[in-house]
Amino acid sequence: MNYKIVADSSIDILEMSVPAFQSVPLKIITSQKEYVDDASLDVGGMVADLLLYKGKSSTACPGVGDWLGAFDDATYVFCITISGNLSGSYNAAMLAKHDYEEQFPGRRVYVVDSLSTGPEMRLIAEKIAELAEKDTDFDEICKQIEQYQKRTHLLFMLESLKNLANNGRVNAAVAKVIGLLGIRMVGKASDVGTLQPLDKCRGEQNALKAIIKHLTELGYNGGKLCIAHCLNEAAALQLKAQLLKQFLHAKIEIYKTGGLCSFYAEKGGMLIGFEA
Ligand code: X90
Repeated sequence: MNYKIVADSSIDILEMSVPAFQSVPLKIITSQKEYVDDASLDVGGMVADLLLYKGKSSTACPGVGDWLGAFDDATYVFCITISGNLSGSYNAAMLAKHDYEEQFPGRRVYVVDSLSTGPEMRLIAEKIAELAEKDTDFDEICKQIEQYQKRTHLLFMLESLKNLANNGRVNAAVAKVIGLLGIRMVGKASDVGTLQPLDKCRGEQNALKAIIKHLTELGYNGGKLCIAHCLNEAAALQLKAQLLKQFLHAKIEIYKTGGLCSFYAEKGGMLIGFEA
C-alpha cells in the first residue's frame, strides 16, 4: 500500500520506524526570533531563551500549502493534527484534504483530529503504522482508528500555564493560581479536545500520585504509555518506575517534547498518552 503518515509537529517525534512519516512544523514566534519546529530546532536553546524573554510570544500552525507539500504524492495519506479546538491545524489539514482529493482522483486523505496532542498523537500514528504494515485496507484503518481513539487518553502535569493563558488557551485565573504558589496542575485532554483541569497539587510527588490515580480511573491497565517531558526527565523516570511496580509488563517510552509542546507545557511540564 502506498501510504504516508503526516502529523503536525505537536506530535513531538520527527521519525518513526516506518519510513513514510513526515512531521509538519508549527512555529513559535517572539519579537526577537521565529523558531521553526523541525529537525533543525535546538529545543533546549529555545526553552532557555524563553525563560529569559519577557515580551509577547505566540505560535502558528501549518497552512494548507504546508500540508499539501507533506502529502507529496502518496495515494493514501493519514494526517494527524493537534486538537482542532486549540489550533487551526485541523482546519488547514481538512482544506488540504479537499484540494488533494479533488486534484488527484483516486487518492485519499484521512484527517484525524486527535482532540489531544503530543503522546496521544504518537499512539495514533503508531497504530496506523501497525495496521498499514499488515496491509489493512484504507477504509478499515480509518474505522479502526476511530475505535482506537476511544481508548486513548492524555494526562498532563504543568508548572506554569503562562504561555497557554497568554495565548488564550486556558482561563487566565486558573493560570495565575498555578504560577504563584509553585503548584503543579494535573489535567487531561477533555472529550472535546480542550484542557480540563483535574487537580492542583502541592509539589511534584503529590502531582505524580494524582497522575497515577487518574490513569487508573481512566482505565489504564498496563498497556502502551508514552511520556513526553520538557526538561523533567526525573519526573518521567519516577512515574515510569512507579507504574512498573503496579504493571510489570507495561510498555513505557520516555522522550523530550518538541518545540511546540515545550513552548506550551513549559519547563517541568510532562504529557502522558496512554491506552486504556
Ligand atoms: O495553532 C497553534 O498556534 C497551536 C496552538 C496550540 C495550543 C495548545 C498546545 C498545548 C500543548 C499543553 C498541555 C496539553 C494539553 C492538551 C489538551 C488537549 C501542551
